[in-house]
Amino acid sequence: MTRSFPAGFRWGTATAAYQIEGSTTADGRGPSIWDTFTARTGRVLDDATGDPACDHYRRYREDVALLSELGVPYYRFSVAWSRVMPDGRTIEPRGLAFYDRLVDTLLEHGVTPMVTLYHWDLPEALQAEGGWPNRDLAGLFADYAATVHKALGDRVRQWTTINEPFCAAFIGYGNGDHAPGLRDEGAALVAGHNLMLAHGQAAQVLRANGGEQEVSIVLNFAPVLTDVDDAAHREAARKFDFLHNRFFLDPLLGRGYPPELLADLAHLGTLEAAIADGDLEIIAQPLDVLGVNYYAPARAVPLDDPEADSNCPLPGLRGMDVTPPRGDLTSLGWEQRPESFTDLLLWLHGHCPGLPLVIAENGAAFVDEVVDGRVRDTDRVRYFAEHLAAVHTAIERGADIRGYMAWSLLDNFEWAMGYTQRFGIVHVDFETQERVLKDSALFYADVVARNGLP
Ligand code: GCO
Repeated sequence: MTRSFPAGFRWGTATAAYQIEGSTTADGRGPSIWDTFTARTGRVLDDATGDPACDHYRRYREDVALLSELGVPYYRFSVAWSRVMPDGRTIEPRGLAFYDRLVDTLLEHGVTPMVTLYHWDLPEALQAEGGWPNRDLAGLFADYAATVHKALGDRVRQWTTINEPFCAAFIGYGNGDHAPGLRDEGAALVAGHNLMLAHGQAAQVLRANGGEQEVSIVLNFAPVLTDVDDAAHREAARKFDFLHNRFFLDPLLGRGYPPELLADLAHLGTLEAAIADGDLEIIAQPLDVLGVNYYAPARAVPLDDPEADSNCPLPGLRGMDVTPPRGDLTSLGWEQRPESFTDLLLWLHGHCPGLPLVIAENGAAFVDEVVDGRVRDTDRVRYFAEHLAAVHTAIERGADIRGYMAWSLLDNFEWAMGYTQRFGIVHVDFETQERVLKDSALFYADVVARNGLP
């Protein structure tokens, strides 16, 4: 018996510019905050950098050929702002030309390109002007969006403004584990708001440029579990849920920031001060789809002292904490819990009436080895099988889900973890750049071919 997906379901794989491209100084590319961050000792495991990553900037034809061999019809990639505008403002035609060639090559191979405009790699020149806590960046991002859309909009229909503003703002400016590596919780909230403003202004520009494009944003969600069902645990879970899952979602839906959330964060005194008249209207641009990233749930507990700071990387949260994941973990230590994925999708379906969902990322890191030319990544095959079944269940129960993008096409630069965590369905030998299809790639290709789970 096959569990079939709806006709026209969009199957794809996803990557991000800094994680795969390499060639960080080629063709006039300017430094991004990730170049600066990785250049600092001790910030990234093994002091790894984005060079050469998967050398995709030079090997993109080979990678597109792999996509076509796999028969996966959609490909989600991101554009590096610092290639297109090395100083954040001035166009570098050679950088833009790379994405032009990439789009053409994808289309020649029958693969539909899906563009993400921002996947965390801010031009360093704009960090020098304060980075995302500076609200001027919203307008500059809209100018950049217009430039890329002008170049690619005749061939690209699916546009995502920003990937995971949560990580860009809260991990980059809050706990400092990601670039630019700052630790300022109040500024992190402002960065989050300005990223949303950037999304809204870019969405306006994309539509104003005309064409038939679909506009989306991609958010990462972590459904929250508790071990005990009492008022204190429910309140701990609520705090986590509102900051992690609703800070970015509710304003998009035209509901502004939830009042409980504003109260949770009021002691930092920065978020409400950053919201100017008209901002919430700009943020609430109509969306054609919502991109959903899901990897793992979180588990919340109350702290005895309601004023005590949380250890979890969520700026401003007090009186609660997260507890260790359990059960089967991935090599990153993330809990595997597909039923939380179904719960999330059904919750989103109810919370965002009329807004179709696309899974923009889902996948898992495990330790993989090439043995006799094969990578038998049974853990990853099982992860995909279970999580695709979870998506299927949500669809059966009424969620409007239009597509699924596996994270990731290639093993790649996993941010602060460097090259130690492999998420690809294609194995990459970072010494030789040799690509080997893992068993998970063959499994996924089969799912795509039959539009269903065996
Ligand atoms: C993400 C990131 C990816 C990560 C993946 C695994 O959007 O979170 O897009 O870049 O590699 O999530 O951590």
